[in-house]
Amino acid sequence: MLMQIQVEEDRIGLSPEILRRAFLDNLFYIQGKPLALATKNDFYIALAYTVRDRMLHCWNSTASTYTARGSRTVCYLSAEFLMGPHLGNNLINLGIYDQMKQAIEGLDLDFEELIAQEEEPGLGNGGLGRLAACYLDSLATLEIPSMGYGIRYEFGIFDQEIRDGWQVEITDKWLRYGNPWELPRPEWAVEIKFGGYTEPFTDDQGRYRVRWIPAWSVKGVPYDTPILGYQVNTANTLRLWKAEAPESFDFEAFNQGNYYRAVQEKVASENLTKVLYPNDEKFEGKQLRLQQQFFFVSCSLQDMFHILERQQLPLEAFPQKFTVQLNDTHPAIAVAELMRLLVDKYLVEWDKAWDITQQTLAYTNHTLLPEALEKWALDLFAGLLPRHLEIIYEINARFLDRVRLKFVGDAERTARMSLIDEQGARYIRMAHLACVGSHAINGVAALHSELLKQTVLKDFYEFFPEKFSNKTNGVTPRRWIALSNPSMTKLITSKIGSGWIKHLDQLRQLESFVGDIEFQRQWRESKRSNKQSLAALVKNRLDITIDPDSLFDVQSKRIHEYKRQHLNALHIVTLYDSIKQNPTLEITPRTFIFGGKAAPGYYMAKLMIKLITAIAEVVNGDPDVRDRIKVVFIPDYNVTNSQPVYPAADLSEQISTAGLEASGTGNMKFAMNGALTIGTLDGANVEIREEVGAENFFLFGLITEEVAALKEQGYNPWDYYHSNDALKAAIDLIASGHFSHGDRDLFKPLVDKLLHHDPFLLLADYASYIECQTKVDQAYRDTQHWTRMSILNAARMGKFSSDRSIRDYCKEIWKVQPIEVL
Ligand code: TH1
Repeated sequence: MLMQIQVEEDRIGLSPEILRRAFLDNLFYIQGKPLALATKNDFYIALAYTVRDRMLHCWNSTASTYTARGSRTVCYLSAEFLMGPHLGNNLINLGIYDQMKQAIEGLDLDFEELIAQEEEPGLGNGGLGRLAACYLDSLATLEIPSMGYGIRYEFGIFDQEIRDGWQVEITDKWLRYGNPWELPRPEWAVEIKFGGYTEPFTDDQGRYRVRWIPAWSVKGVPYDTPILGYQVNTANTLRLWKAEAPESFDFEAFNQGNYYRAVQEKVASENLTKVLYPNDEKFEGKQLRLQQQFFFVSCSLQDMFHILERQQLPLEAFPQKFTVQLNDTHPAIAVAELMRLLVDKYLVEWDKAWDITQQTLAYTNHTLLPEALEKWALDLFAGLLPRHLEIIYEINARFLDRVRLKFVGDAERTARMSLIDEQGARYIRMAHLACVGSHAINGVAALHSELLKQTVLKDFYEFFPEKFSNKTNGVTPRRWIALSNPSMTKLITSKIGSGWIKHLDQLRQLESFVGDIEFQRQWRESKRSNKQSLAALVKNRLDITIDPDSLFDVQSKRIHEYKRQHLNALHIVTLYDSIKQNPTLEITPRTFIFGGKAAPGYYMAKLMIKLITAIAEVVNGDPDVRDRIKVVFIPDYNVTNSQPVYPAADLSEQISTAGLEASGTGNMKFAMNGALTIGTLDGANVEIREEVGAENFFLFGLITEEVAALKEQGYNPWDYYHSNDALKAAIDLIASGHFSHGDRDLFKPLVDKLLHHDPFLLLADYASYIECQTKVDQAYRDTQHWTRMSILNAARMGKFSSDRSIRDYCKEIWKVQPIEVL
């Protein structure tokens, strides 16, 4: 007999009184503590469960609805999901932030402090992982049946400490106090095989087949997290896989009495999902990384087959049931694994299997940087995935035959397009595999998508132009405005209602208030209070006093030479030098704020951090400066620590060398929160400028074509150094040891690289940058005009909602439609 579950008020009620009762109940029954004995973490966990209870109903209704409707599901495969803390976001999406605050404060507890208690799941490096998180929020909000698939790293991106001005990495133990947001689903575990060899055989129907005899295996256990949409009943799933020892190995060892071997196997297996590789845009070619990639891809594809089976659908229905997006090439092995499952396991004919594979997969490219492009050494690959190598050879043979037919006699082109790089040591080119195995290929901003077609994927564009499109990135206004910037949210809503949170284009309605003096005053007041809050955080954490009336000039993102934090540093040194030359110089007081992590093995990026902190030490302590400039490096820049930063910024630094930042997404978060951008024509900056208007954007620097031309003709940074006095003075001051207690060696590698190589063209862009910064300085003095520009920036950012991005993907790539959950 089927029993109807009685849903009690305590589990669904949304009034402060019921929320408070539910919270105390969870504290008692889950944490086992009465109010008097509970720790801050107990309170946080009880609070999280109180919220989760309310989400579970949506989650179950969503699952039932999708099963009943048999709709197509978007599967977003990503090695990274940089979710950030769940609690605040779930409260916003449930629409109970204020009620819960009241409930908790009624118990004399500090609500914000409990929210701050959550250790964020930092399962990503930067933009790519955070984009995946924004996309999950939009998919749920738009009521699209979808699933995020990735890896449950036990240690996410390292925590950063700054000691003596240098970055120090600390292990991220985010699971230390438990994770109330996930549910393990051990009953849906799958087996993943590695290594060994293959052998051909003829099966009993006389078919030629290949058998893979793997050498070892691990078990993949799914951990599910509900992803709730904003003010809808849809709760989709983020399914992250954890590696464990396979049952069979334990069993065997146990029979032999080899208990220790069994334990060892377990430890070795669990290493697979231990740690996130902390490189942003740098391919390392490590075996464990390939294991991770194959592990989560195979787990996810097998999971899809199980769903297909449970719904009693035939194999041919795979592309109707699933559309799989590859977030960069990290999951590109899916091409070979889907083929293997279809051909070897489910005995589908090659051509049919290939159709299914191509119809199912789509690939997003996120970078043109050569050092990021994944290519696996062939012997490493063969050792781990011998059967997949054979399948890739077969795909390649068939593909290159088609290339030869289309471009007769063009052997060079064939070699360039091959899935195997054979110029010297042999490698598998994962981007090529992704292109050949997908029906759609996209870049992440208009400029980037054009450059893709003209450079790294040129041959592929010429071969199948119809596969290519652009999908400009976006970010979710729920986390990045409603949650992070309550004061601005309140102000906007008081003018135009709250529809903009779901339909960001509605912010355009703010344009009619841009000349309203009272609205301008309120806008400034909101910005000022956000700056005040950030100043308090900085005082608290770093004991540095910053002036909320100074211009907050912010560059926060991963530290990378192409992002040019050191160009920003050169500007600071130039300003500092001119103050030293002319102590009464009148400049707009500025606070330079930096934040970002360097990859642990990226020496030059770490030296850039040291340079910034060294400049901060001297500038902040020099009495001649008289607080006209201050420099702050905010340690441990992550989702949590970024949330107070965007709302407090006046100026957003987006100063990468043109052509190198595929899109950028921080640029969008700043502008949405009313910061003006100083930037190059790079990535999504181009489109942001188009939207907000050229007159509301500080543009400088060479454009992509000029960068290419300059490099072509032989760029010599030395010439720029000698022909610009201010530039020479700034570089000389760094080289002289002025910021390093007289040590002339410390920054030598950085200075020498700029003077003799300068691959990112800092010296070429310096003059234009400084001139533009002077305009910023002037513009900020006209408070009214600045406010106007700030309002217009926020008002015109509708395009950069991830809701728009997801709608584009749904319409043009995934061909899926919303399904309402009642
Ligand atoms: C970033 C891009 O650098 C950035 O411009 C873009 O906005 C973001 O992706 C989202 O599209 C990338 N992050 C990574 C990380 C790895 C490899 C390649 C890229 S590209 C590990």
